[in-house]
Amino acid sequence: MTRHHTYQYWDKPLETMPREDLAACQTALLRKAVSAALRTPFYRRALAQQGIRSEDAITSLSDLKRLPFTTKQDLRAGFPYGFLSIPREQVVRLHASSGTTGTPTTIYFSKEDLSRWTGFVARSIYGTGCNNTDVFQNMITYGLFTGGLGFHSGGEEVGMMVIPSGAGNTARQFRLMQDFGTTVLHATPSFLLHIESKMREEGVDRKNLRLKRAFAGAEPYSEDTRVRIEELLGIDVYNSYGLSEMNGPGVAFECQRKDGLHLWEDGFIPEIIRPDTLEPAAEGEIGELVLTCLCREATPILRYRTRDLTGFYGEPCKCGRSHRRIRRIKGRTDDMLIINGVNLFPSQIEEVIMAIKEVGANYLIVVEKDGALDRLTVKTEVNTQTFMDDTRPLNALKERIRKTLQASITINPKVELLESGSLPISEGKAARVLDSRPPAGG
Ligand code: DLL
Repeated sequence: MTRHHTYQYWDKPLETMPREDLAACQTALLRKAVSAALRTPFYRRALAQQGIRSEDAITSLSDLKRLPFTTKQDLRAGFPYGFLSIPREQVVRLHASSGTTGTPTTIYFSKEDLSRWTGFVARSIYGTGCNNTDVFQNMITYGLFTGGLGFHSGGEEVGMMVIPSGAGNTARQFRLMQDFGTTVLHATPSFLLHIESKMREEGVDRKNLRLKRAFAGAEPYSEDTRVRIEELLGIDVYNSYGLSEMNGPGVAFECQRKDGLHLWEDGFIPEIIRPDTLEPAAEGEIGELVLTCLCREATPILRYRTRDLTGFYGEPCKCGRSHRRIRRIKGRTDDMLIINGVNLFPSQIEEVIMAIKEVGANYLIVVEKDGALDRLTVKTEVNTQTFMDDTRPLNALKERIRKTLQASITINPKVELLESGSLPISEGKAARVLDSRPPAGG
């Protein structure tokens, strides 16, 4: 799908800034971030423990190592205002994390914070080739979740006509696409797959639509899933990464080469660590992404342990941007399953099954206790054309999926094939794992 055009920059000097200049810019911004952090109860204490009482302790980027890590638990313990660094009267908005892994955490924004965030999203969107000729249907949840309003403002900033359709209601989504000639979509990858299968079911003719691109993110997905969405819908799909703690979307985004996500280093300082030792990972090694926010005054967050697993690319991107690229997120440190002693990330299963063309839009990984052992079942929908009355081809397909999975994950799973549309679909982040085993140790 990728067409190699002349690359477009929203802010060329910033996006292609030489690395030394970028480091100088980061150092200056880090001093400001530390100074903002020192105005919050949590960091005043945490930084004092490291002997840091003013921004003057920061003279180069190597001083970053002296700063404490921040975890999700720290943010929760500071709820509601423990991380607020400016007077409440200067806060114009709050967002909260989706809370897929526990109680939500809150992030506050000043006017200036919102405009910086919008700038990062606009830069990301523009870099994929969008401009004011586009009609942008933002099919993601609005509200406390950052995906809706974040892309909404970024889209407007680029000059696109934004349709704030929100998630869900596929029939209405199709109508909007047809009525207004939508060219760009934003959704979770699972919702894009769902929309595509509904389109076929309801006989919506792709030829009557003007779709060109989609942004897909907020949850992990494999390269095969991207290719599948691109082929089925005939569009370019760009990976979009972000998290509420770092504003929301607009942290890292693919350019038109679609080869890794540029992490905007004038807004965030990325580190990759080994989650067990907290030491820096080796060059190119996959580890936990740690981010320091350089673009927010209301809620400064230093060295945040994202729990997302990725690695840096060694080479600069051919598009000319100097901001480093991270790999597609492999999973989270906390979504790793241990099945009869073997470590398994849900993404490993997705990689295998989405490469099989008969497999449909949705799947579910079920883990249960079977006596003393763990049992893994992969339930996957298959395309309607495949689901015929004759069970022989289905049994052969099931066996092929089972064997391919076993070869790749070294665990022998049970495979169940389901008719398209039988698994529950979620409008937000897809729930891919159902683990009914009792918690370890209890
Ligand atoms: O999901 C922000 C967002 C909205 C990103 C729209 C992209 C598009 P949270 O709800 O705080 O924020 O969830 C953040 O989602 O730590 C990752 O684990 C996961 N995640 C986000 N984008 C990706 C992606 C938004 N492209 C958490 N690939 C993050 C894999 C992703 N995982």
